[in-house]
Amino acid sequence: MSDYPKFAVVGHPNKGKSSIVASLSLDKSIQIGNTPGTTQVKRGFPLKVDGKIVYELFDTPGFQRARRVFAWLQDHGDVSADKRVDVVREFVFKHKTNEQFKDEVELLEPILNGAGIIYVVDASKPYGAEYEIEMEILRWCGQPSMAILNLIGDEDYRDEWTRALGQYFRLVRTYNPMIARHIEHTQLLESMAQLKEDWTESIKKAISVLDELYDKKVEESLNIIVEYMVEVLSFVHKEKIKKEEASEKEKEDAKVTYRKKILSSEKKERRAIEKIWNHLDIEKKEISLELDRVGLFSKESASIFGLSQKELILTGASAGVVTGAGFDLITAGSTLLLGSLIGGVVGGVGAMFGFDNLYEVKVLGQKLGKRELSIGPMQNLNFPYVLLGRSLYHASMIAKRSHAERDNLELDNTSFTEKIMDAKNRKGLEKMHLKLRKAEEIEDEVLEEYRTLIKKSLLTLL
Ligand SMILES: Nc1nc2c(ncn2[C@@H]2O[C@H](COP(=O)(O)OP(=O)(O)OP(=O)(O)O)[C@@H](O)[C@H]2O)c(=O)[nH]1
Ligand SMILES: [Mg+2]
Repeated sequence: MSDYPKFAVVGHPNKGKSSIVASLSLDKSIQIGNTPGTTQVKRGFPLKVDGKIVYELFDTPGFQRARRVFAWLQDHGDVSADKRVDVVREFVFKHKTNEQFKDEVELLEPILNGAGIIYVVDASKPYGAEYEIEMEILRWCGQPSMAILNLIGDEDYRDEWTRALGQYFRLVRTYNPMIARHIEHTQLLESMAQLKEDWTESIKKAISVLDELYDKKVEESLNIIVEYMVEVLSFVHKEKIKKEEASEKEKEDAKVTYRKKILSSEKKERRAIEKIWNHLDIEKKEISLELDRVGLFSKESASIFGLSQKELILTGASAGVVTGAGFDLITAGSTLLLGSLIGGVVGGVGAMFGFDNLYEVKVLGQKLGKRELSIGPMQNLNFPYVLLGRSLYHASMIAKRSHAERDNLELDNTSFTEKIMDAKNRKGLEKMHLKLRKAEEIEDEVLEEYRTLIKKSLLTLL
């Protein structure tokens, strides 16, 4: 006998059973579909942590012929309640090869093998007495059981459902597999732990293992983000040139390579984050980091990078670009002052944010008889925040994403910045960015402080 708890997720077709299994087993390989009958055979999905199974969930087909099954059970079931499970067992044994009852045989088998019952309903639709037959069959199995109210649509009939389900199941809980995060996941496990005394300890253990795993994923994500920021912000690209001076073409080519490198770093970083959260190869819909078409400080870029012009100004201000006017005054949000600052900075100092000035193309001296040009590190003051904002937003969306979700991930890069744009945070972050811009050595304390600030931002987004 295995020593981990097992649960069979059962119910009517198309009520979100597979979605719940995907969400609770953190496994996105499970088939989910909007037509009834998507799941045809039962399948166990063990949740493994460090190679050890914590619990196993069985995805099952929905009931198809509940009425006829129950009629059979009643015909053969003139027995006391403690013997009813034997009648169910006999039913399954006799109908193993019978196509008619294939779905019921599939869904009953794991229960007869000791799995607890999780009965799933869509409580956005009204309750109907037809479900009672399914619940009766499950009751005959005599296994610990609970019901989950899933809200697929917008309406809410949970009250009437709860009154009915409460008569058949020990516990009734709401769980939405599409939006459930780590906290809802462990809360549901707390309920499952109460179903049977024998399971309590192992499910409590599972909860603490999952909590640890979650924290580990957050820490790993932070490592990735910090490494990525350091890599991109200190990135220098060098290339040999033919003559004394770099030709226009050589400069342009070098810039293209430089941008490509940045873009591929972001891609690599995103992939690493997606891997941590078991969302590898996720389809994303988003506006990519377009370094070649617009300036980081132009009006158009504001919407592309998800920064309002005000936010961009504040970044510049906190970095000490705008001198004369007090930083505090600006963050206080004086629109009048801000208005004139926008005018001033965009019009006057604005050029320094233009794309061509993001990085300098330098021609380096003679090296082994060859001249070289070099680009980087990126000098634009807003660039680090654009990168960090995009990266934190992406990481938080991936971390929160349910494994039951099948739609593309839509990243609306315009909604994430507030947390990292917090002025206090930004002063601290800027310490690091400044060093990277100047290609200075980074002390451990500075790196640690940077990581702590980024962690604070990430946690508020989760
Ligand atoms: N919006 C929303 N959609 C959901 C939710 N749960 C399930 N769905 C959708 O409902 C449909 C059915 O989900 P499944 O998880 O495949 O349902 P099932 O009970 O396993 O279905 P069968 O295998 O056919 O019995 C899918 O299109 C899901 O995306 C939910 O909580 N919210
Ligand atoms: Mg299914």
